[in-house]
Amino acid sequence: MFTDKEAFKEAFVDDLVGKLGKPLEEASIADVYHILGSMVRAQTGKNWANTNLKYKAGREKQVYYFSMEFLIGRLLGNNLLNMGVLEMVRDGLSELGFSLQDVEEEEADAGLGNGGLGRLAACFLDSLASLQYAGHGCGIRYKYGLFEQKIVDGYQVELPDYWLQKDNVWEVRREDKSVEVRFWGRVDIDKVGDKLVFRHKDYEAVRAVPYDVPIIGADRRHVNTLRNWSAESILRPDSALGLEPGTDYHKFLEYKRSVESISEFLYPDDSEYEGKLLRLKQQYFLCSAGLQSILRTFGKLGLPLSELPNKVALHINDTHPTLVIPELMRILMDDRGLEWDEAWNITTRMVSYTNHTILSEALEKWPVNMVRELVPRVYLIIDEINTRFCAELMRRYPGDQNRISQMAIIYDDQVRMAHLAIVGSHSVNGVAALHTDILRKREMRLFDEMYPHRFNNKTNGITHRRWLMHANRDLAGLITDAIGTRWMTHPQEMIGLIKYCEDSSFQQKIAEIKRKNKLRLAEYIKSRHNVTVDPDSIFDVQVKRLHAYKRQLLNILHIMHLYNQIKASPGIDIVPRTFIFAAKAAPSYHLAKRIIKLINTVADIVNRDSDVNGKIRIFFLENYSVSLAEKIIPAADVSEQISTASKEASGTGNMKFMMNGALTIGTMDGANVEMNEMIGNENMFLFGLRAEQVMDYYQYGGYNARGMYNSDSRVKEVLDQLITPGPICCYHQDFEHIYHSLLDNNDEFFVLKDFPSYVETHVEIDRAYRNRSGWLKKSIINIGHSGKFSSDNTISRYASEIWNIRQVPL
Ligand code: B1N
Repeated sequence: MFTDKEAFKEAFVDDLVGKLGKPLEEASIADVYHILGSMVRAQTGKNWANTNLKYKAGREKQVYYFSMEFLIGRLLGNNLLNMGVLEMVRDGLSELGFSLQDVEEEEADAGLGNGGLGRLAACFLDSLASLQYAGHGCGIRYKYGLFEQKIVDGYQVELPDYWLQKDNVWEVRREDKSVEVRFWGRVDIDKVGDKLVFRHKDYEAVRAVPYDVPIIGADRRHVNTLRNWSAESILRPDSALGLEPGTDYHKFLEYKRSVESISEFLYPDDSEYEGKLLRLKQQYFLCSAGLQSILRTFGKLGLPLSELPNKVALHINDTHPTLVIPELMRILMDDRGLEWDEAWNITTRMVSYTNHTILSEALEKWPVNMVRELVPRVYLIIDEINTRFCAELMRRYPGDQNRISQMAIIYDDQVRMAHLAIVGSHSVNGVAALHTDILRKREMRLFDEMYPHRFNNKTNGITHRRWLMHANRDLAGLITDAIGTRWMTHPQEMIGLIKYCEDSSFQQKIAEIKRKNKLRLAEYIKSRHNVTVDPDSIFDVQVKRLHAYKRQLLNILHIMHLYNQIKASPGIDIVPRTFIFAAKAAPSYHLAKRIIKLINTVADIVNRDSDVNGKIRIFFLENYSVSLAEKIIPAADVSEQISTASKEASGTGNMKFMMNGALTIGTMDGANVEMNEMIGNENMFLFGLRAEQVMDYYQYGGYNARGMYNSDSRVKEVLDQLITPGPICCYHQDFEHIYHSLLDNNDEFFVLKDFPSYVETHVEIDRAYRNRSGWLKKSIINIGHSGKFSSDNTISRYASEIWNIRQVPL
């Protein structure tokens, strides 16, 4: 049905009329989405089945990527793209009177992630399938994804994201693949012969039901699986519960509610950790359900358990799924009868772990009591892993008690999940060269010393299919016109664009595409804010989660300073700028929410002030999401990547902007460092402290924020505006806290310290933008080098250096 346009149109109309029983003329956009999506799903079925048969027949090694988050966004457009029928369907629909773009907008974003970590998992799935690897996702089917953000009176308000209310054509419920997950209860230990036997008693059973989503590779034939688990009750209300007559029904409802809460919602924390029981429950639920299902699949191969590490790789996305390690040990020993040493050997050869942050507030540490009560048998295994690990430390470093307490897995009545993950896996990777360096040399130095071959770097990546070919169709077309189509499957060949960087007709085309994308975003802003945006102004964009270390505050303080300059000399000559923000703050993160309020307050004042005369404008776009990112990023001229050096493990937005031709203003942090290595200082705008300097300040002190305030009149002016009555600070005290965090708490993230160099660097941007041809040259150089950051590249390295899997041609 997707062979040619006429066949497609015919099949589409047949399907629509047949299924909905109404003529085409009466079909709504939602109808079109439903029918088209179902057609794509159906078309995928055969390839999906074939892919699985092929993997099974070849006994191919499979990798399972365990993640509490998969931020996949919308699928329709990407699936059509990967199936190679996007243009044909667009044309066909248009001839039938529908716009594919409108139809795509009908789909709910699958917002089952917070930010970079969740989006990375989604990009990886796309690359795994597109590179023909047998690699699948293992996640949770949250009923509510990340909250929807509304801005009311400048403040963030959170609404539930009931994404399933819209029809989800992609998932398939696989009731027959359900498994049981057990919580609470106690463990009876018996001795049978000279063997200890552990029996989990009086547990609460939960049914885990998988919902499978096909992940269509770019050759359309490879279809892998994202298996998302949903928690359901096991007993029917009419079954005997063995309780007092009359009470059982209520007991049942209580149990049902408590069970269903496990997959109810995604915790809205990014780079942060909240020690809530329900979160631990979610983690174990994912690990246990995922492993049971993987072992069932492995069982069908008819191989001995010793073959497991040759057929299955398990990857954990940060420490959130670390319970995979003790849970696999439990299954191998208690259910399959292996001895400890054999089970441990198998487990550690199968598991690999990615660390995504060194922020101490994000490192998971679960209270021993909570783990022991919720998953008693798993706790005993963690305890035993810790005992054996400490014994090994004692052997290697006799008498070094200090080292043992620093490295122990259980310490101070807490289970340190990162330590468990490192000890229980064969590979630990950071997500950018600098981050891995800091892990090895500082944060996890003792572990690196003990296991020197375990640590390695895998710099993050992004799928160029979604972030370039789909989000910026015109740019993709221009690249193809210039260098042919090979870059689509070999993105590093985009480097071939460099030879056009000084070609004025090519530059002109780049400029036209950027302008078109800016107009499109301007229309979107117009529809939201009812203001006209000047497409010839510089679009200066910071979109990402709101976090103190990402320093949206530095950005808005600089804008306040610019505004002060304009007020002082209204004739000042600057290239007009449109500052665009979008960011969600964790609902309990008060400082972050106050920064949102500050941005909106400043925006209100500046945008309404006639003195400003269009020189600067500020927009905070609400509800940042994957689909909003797809609109914003192709329209950006300037990409703000301004985290305190050493704090942003990698960043992936930085790569998306680069690929879409924006120039970066950034610190030497995360993957910015690697961008700089490729394109050099002349093609990006670096500023601020280096990571070493920041870490030295933390270690030895010597930074005095108040000194900056006293010595720099620009800093003093903007900070005073936060607390002295005036247009910004009215009756509320929202900004006092911001002021105090900078001055009384000595500015933990060096906002004031980096302020002068940030201001100067923005002046440089203004100057550089006036040289049109020079700017476009830089833009082309950025695009040309960005292929290195395709997640295809990243995934090839994971495949060969960590998972030891090969491509499986179909
Ligand atoms: O992971 C991204 C990186 O590009 C970012 O630099 C990094 O900040 C991000 C707890 C996290 N690190 N840690 C988290 C997310 C959710 C949560 O509950 C921590 N996210 C990152 C991809 O590597």
